[in-house]
Amino acid sequence: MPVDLKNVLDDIARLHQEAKDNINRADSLQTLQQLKIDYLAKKGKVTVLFAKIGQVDPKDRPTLGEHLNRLKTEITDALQQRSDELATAQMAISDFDPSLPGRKPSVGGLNPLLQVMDEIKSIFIGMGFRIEEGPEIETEYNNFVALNMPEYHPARDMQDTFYLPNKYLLRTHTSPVQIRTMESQKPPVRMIAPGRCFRKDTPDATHSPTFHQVEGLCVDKNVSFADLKGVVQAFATKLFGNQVKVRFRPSFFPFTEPSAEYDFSCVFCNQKGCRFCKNTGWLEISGAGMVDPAVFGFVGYDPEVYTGYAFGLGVERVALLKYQIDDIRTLYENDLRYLEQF
Ligand code: FA5
Repeated sequence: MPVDLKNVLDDIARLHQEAKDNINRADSLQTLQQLKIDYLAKKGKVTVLFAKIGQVDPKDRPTLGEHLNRLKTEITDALQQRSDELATAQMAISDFDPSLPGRKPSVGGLNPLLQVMDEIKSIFIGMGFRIEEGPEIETEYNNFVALNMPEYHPARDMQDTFYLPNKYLLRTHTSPVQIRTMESQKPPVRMIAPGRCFRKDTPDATHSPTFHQVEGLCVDKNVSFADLKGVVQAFATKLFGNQVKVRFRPSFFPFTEPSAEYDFSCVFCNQKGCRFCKNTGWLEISGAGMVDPAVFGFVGYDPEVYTGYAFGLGVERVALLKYQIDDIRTLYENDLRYLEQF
């Protein structure tokens, strides 16, 4: 009487499930080795089932052979896969050395320009100045007209401008914040306005089409040019120490009278003369002057009662001196190898 094929196939299914469970539970290579012997060795549970091939009806033998071969292959594969998993886990454990120093996370930092901007702000805040802000897209009125530069005034050519439609423009300087502040506040005023400016300037070592200024404005009774010089000297000393020299040169701005520009002594060459200071020993930092009474007229301040000084300093120029950088363009290139030095 031949053995019933269905019974053998049931045995195969049970054995397959049992082997799978045991293999997945195995937690060491030794256990896996034992399971291999239990199922696949000469007297293993799978091997002995092959004897049943001769005991079933001859027509069922190919089917049974096929099932048994598949069972053997699947158990062999499962043993190999579990063995790989255990080996990988073992390797991870043995590679872990708790005595190794940790990896330092790389920490981001402020661009040197922003560091200088923060330093400038804190120096002026320490001298009693408030911070004011204005938009980068300005009206032609605030950027030029109220600063005593009506349409077609030749002084507008000093600042080559990016114009926008409807009498808007990218502000060429932070001076329009003077107008916004005086229009919204009564004197006394003592403010700085840090911000980005835009001009169609050709880039070179000291010029960029977009750059930053810090505007300063102080309006009160009896404010004089001597106050301006005192504040600028105090600012320079706080930023660079006692060795830095400041010089004022006569200049012209339509919104200040008298007008000046001030320079700091060149820290690159100690005033011996170099490419950076164009052999002058000085670097131009800022425009400045006493607020022109005409500007007071635009904002409704009484020029008979109040006087004021204003300045607009170039932040990039200060950063170049502070960090001894010889080209403004490196501040914008975002080269990490360079920025990590600051
Ligand atoms: C002005 O912009 C005036 N608004 C300054 C001022 C304010 C005068 C208040 C009087 C009273 P000027 O164009 O000179 O002035 O620019 C001021 C400073 O900005 C310069 O000294 C320089 O340090 C910086 N600067 C100007 N153009 C550029 C540029 N293209 N790239 C980098 N820095 C610049």
